[in-house]
Amino acid sequence: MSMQGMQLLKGSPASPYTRKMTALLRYRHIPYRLLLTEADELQTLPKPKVPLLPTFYFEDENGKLDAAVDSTPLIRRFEKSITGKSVIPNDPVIEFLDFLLEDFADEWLTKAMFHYRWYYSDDIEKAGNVLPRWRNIKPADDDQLLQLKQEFSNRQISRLYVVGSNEVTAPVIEGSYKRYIKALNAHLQNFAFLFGRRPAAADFAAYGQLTQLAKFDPTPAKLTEKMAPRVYAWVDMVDDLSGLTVSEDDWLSGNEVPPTLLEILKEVGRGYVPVMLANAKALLAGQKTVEAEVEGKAWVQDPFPYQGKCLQWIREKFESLSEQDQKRVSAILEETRCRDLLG
Ligand SMILES: N[C@@H](CCC(=O)N[C@@H](CS)C(=O)NCC(=O)O)C(=O)O
Repeated sequence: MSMQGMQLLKGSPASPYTRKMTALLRYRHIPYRLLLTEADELQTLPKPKVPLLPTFYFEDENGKLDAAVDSTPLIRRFEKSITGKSVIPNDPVIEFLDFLLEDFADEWLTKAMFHYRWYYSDDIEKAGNVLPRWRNIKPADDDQLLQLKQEFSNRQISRLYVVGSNEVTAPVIEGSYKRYIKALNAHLQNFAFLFGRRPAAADFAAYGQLTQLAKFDPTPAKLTEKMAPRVYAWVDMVDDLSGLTVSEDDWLSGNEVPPTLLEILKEVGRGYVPVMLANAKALLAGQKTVEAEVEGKAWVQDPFPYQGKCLQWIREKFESLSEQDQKRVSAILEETRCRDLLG
């Protein structure tokens, strides 16, 4: 916590990871101050090693500020410093599944988010018009906004390759997104959240990506409203869960993983798993291209070192489980192809 009990952060309404974190802070009753990406106040603040949104600023015991990024460890940092309304499930088996689904949302759903936004003309047009207006509360003039529209669009379109969106992978990304929202829609018929009656880190991760996919970018928003109305409505509720009261028995137990959750994990096993494994293999062999197959379709992209680390963290998390819990996780994942992730 920093600055008179207020957590300071920099972010943007267009950043899925910013939205993941601000919804979590609201749910956990952690007061915060959000600075937009070009707020004047930022000039006085330290820069993080990797410039990512959101950036959090923490005050040390001498009152010096330190900048930190990466939502997944930040969530665990807040779990240690602030108690109550935890987003980490109490059964280690469910905690592992939560970690996996959080990474799936952060690393795979984001491919759909980036792809739809910068691939289709309606979506490019909307993002180009709106995103530059979200950088500062001070109004900018029209000429400046038009120039920013061009700069933003050109830069982001030229970076589609980073997430692996291209002519070959477009149908794979879209197919996976559609199956995912259908599976989540079915799950939400019986459960308020992924792991029962209270939200976990993975719910906020999925919510973050869906604030864009279901609510902002016209092509996937239309799709989501039509194919998955529960998902569409869920996003607005997760946005502000400040009033939700929860108890320990609101979590699912690892002994009763419902079929609808297994269906979501099966979708994880179809795309994310083979691509994460092929990426790790390419990084290890120093190859220039990642090649994989998803549902009989080809996947090609440049290697992505950060996602190599993500796979490592998932494996470490699994290794940290007791032998009995590892067996329980393996039994659940066996049916879903996610077991292959664990080496
Ligand atoms: N793993 C990071 C990812 C954060 C991230 O990739 N943020 C994007 C915006 S949503 C970003 O800052 N990209 C760099 C850029 O836009 O220049 C997290 O979970 O916070």
